[in-house]
Amino acid sequence: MKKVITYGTFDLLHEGHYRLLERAKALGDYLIVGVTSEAYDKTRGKLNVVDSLATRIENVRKTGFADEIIVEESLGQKVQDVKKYQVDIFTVGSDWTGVFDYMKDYCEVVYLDRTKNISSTMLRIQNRRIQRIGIVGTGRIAERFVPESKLVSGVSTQGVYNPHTESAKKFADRWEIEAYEELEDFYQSVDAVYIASPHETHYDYIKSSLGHGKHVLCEKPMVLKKAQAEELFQYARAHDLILFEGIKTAYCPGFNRLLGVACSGVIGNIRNVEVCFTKLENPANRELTDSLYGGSLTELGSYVMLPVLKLLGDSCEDIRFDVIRGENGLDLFTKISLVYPNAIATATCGLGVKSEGRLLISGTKGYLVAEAPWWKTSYFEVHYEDPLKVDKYSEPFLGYGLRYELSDFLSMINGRNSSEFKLTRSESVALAGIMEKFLSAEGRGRDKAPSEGQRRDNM
Ligand code: C2G
Repeated sequence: MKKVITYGTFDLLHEGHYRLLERAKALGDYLIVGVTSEAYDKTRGKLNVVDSLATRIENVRKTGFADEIIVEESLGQKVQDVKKYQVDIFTVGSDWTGVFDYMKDYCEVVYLDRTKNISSTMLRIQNRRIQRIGIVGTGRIAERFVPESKLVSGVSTQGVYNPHTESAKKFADRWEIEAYEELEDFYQSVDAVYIASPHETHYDYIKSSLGHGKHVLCEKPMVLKKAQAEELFQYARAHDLILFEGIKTAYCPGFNRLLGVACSGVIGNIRNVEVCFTKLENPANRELTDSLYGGSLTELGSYVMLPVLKLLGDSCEDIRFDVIRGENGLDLFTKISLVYPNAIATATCGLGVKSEGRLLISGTKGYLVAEAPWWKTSYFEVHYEDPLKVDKYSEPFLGYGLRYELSDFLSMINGRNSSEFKLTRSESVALAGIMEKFLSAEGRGRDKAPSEGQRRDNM
């Protein structure tokens, strides 16, 4: 008797799972299915698992393919199971190709083709809502999004659109998803859109996605003009659609804990925020060559302004930009200085100058500090007058961190608006306002202004 084993979460059991189990069973005579426990999924960073373990086991049982169902509780259990049950073949979907090659020492390993399309017919029959996400853009961030999306239950990355069809095809092949040549076909096949195209294209893609009734998660900076942000949020709200700006820091657990501690009173009243994020970029890259929309502020400004807006709000009395420019006029290093009635802030970002990335929040009783990479907060400290007294906080930050924003986006779509506070519409509008003000001060906006090194204005 040939014994086969496979593993999975099998949450919101769908066609992809069903076909996997069907083919796994066909590989032998006896199929063992390991269903992951909730605790194990948590440790491997799988978020949002909707169905309980009992329901997931029951759904696997109902497929009729499993001869035996076991629970997978920890990393390392697979090898033990293969020995224990004298398994001949270990199989799993091709999205895991290579990962389980180490099992070849114990049995045959078969990667079965992953099912590309989770069809809407199947979802309707099951009366379940799995959001099919389509990606616009095929750059670095889109590459990171796909593996992260696999760790969020209730979404399925369906396909990708890029006007450069060759790039779309390559991307789609790599991730075993569909490539769409026509934007209309793309919209027909998805429920929500993740926009990861160049900054200046965001507005048009958001508008057309919303116009097609799709929810939108858009990479930062969402748009570069305040009025555009207001218009898009208004449209989304009027049509019951979710529009979400993807600044990963805003949704990660460590950063939210940091904000909670900073505002808890332990450091007293906040009087100063100093924040910095620099990344030395290759001078040949778009970020440092796009003379209209490149530069440090459009690239990293959303990150550094996030803690300032969260902690001090969006009504500062004065905002000023100090800039170091490269030969092509683009900002290599930008310092934003803000003055509030009872506080001040400096937010610094750079692509061509390296500095210490740090978030420092000073209060009347103490200060909170998170070192680089504070934008993926996993650790921070609170210090007081007494140098011996230090409170230390840590939180996990898993993978690229995009799973957190996607999970919150999904919960908003599903009507649980409890995460809306993490990045409010007015904060996104304020961020777009800052981009606009800066680009205009640099003489890059539509309303050109003299590009002197320094400029003062109201936010
Ligand atoms: N799958 C598939 N087609 C899809 C989606 C999933 O063939 N469209 C496959 C996966 O490759 C996996 C199985 O269905 O083999 C279960 O998928 P998940 O429930 O997402 O579980 P996963 O996280 O892949 O667990 O120890 C756990 C296992 O390593 C894999």
